[in-house]
Amino acid sequence: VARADAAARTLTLTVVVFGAARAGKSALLRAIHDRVTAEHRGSEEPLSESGSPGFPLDWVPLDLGDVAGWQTRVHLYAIPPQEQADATRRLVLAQADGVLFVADAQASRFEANAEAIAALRAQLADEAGAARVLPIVLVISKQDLPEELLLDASVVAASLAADALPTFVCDLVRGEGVFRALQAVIGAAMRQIIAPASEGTTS
Ligand SMILES: Nc1nc2c(ncn2[C@@H]2O[C@H](COP(=O)(O)OP(=O)(O)OP(=O)(O)O)[C@@H](O)[C@H]2O)c(=O)[nH]1
Ligand SMILES: [Mg+2]
Repeated sequence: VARADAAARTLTLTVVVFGAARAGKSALLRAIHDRVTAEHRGSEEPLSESGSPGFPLDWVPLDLGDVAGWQTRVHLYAIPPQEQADATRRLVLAQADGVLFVADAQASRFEANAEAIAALRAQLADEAGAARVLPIVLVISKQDLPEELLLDASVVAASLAADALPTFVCDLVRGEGVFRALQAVIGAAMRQIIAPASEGTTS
């Protein structure tokens, strides 16, 4: 959960990486982890699904240093879309400050993507069905695969009713596009958090 400490000017953001099975969630985390410089790696070890350091990654801590005057940490968590999310996943999602939704560009994964975004929307809705306001950035993976296997990014976004979301086409194996997507979600999350937090301290 984003905890902004206005006095100490420290900020910790939680970003959830959500998407269908095999869409590229772990590849995205690994691409980010492998490409950030040592100074931006969090002091803790990233974790795999089994809870031990290694592959595939499902939790990556980042230490961004000073961002707009805030000492900023980001925790990235990969969450697969299960109908009955377990308590831990629900908690992580409940505390999320932003979501990177990974959609697989392969035509064969069209329905899997749609089911995943439906699961995300269902899990973000409160008991009354109202959606929590949360920045969501769309990452369309596997752009490096042969064109005949893929759908156009605009078709993928439209099929997910996600046309209005910031969208980044990525090759997650090479890491192309991931930093721009990460920047977009962190920027949007920070704008949501810092504005109310600083209002709170000045009033
Ligand atoms: N060519 C290509 N392969 C990708 C890309 N993204 C992911 N993959 C591959 O697709 C497979 C699944 O990727 P993962 O990152 O494990 O997918 P995931 O979403 O973590 O999958 P689960 O944890 O099983 O839900 C792996 O073999 C990846 O190397 C991409 O952009 N391009
Ligand atoms: Mg994974």
